[in-house]
Amino acid sequence: MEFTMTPGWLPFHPNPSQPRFRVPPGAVDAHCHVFGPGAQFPYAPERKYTPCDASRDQLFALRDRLGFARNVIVQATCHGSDNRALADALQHSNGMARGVATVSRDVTDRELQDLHAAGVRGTRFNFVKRLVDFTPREVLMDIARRIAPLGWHVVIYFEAVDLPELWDFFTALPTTVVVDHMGRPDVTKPVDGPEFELFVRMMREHDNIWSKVSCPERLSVSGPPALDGEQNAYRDVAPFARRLVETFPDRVLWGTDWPHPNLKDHMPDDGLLVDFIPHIARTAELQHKLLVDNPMRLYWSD
Ligand code: 0GY
Repeated sequence: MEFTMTPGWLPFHPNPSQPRFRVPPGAVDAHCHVFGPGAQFPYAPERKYTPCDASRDQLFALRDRLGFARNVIVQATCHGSDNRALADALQHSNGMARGVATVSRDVTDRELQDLHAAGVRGTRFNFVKRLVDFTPREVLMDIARRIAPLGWHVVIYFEAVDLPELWDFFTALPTTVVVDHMGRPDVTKPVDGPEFELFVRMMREHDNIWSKVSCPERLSVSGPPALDGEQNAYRDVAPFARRLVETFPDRVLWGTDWPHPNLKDHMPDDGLLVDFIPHIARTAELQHKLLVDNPMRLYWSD
């Protein structure tokens, strides 16, 4: 089947720079995707966007270029609950990739076991309205109860303005819960203002909740690295990520988000995203927790 990328959206960076920041040995890119290729793994009919193809081999080449050892590949909405591209990538990773799948309520125990054997360790619930249709909370809670005995966790993706309404559901989940992209804070608001305080409070009061301190390129208003140097890159996002890394050093993860679906104005250079890490995790100890200890504990504990 032929697929055409949603008009106006950018393909991933063709030639990312070599990062200046050297990630520690064994570092994990804990949020990235594979897309198709559509001819082999068709995109879901219910998708809200069509991405550019981004194959497992391209992902593994990027991993090597950036100096990472492992990937956590997250099912994106454009593949719906068809996890074949994800499973294929995991199975061809020599054990160096683990996955987060999307499953529907009617998933069978056998299918869950097969996903586990392929390397899946979590399921993702998406609440970003531009990306998915509504799924009733009781359906999601049912799925969470089904996957909990496998030792899986739940990854949640939502907009900060929706947290008050979603709080009760999130805090009732029976597993470890990992929030994508810091709950998408509005970074024009203060880092100690009520909106981000609510998110920090959720993590403080619920020690099963983790956060990815990822996606400055999606959250930033000030924008990408300026000509005056990397110090200024995504500078409005750094205080939010830094606060989480320093407050919850054992419950944060980092990922590239390659191949960065749905970006219109600016496609990040993945090498410069890696160079952002020391601005949010400012000591070698914090960097090691963020990039090695935490993801290894969550995804490779067995
Ligand atoms: C991301 C972010 C986005 C897309 C998805 O599943 C998805 O389609 O998560 C987004 O558009 O913000 O993590 O890739």
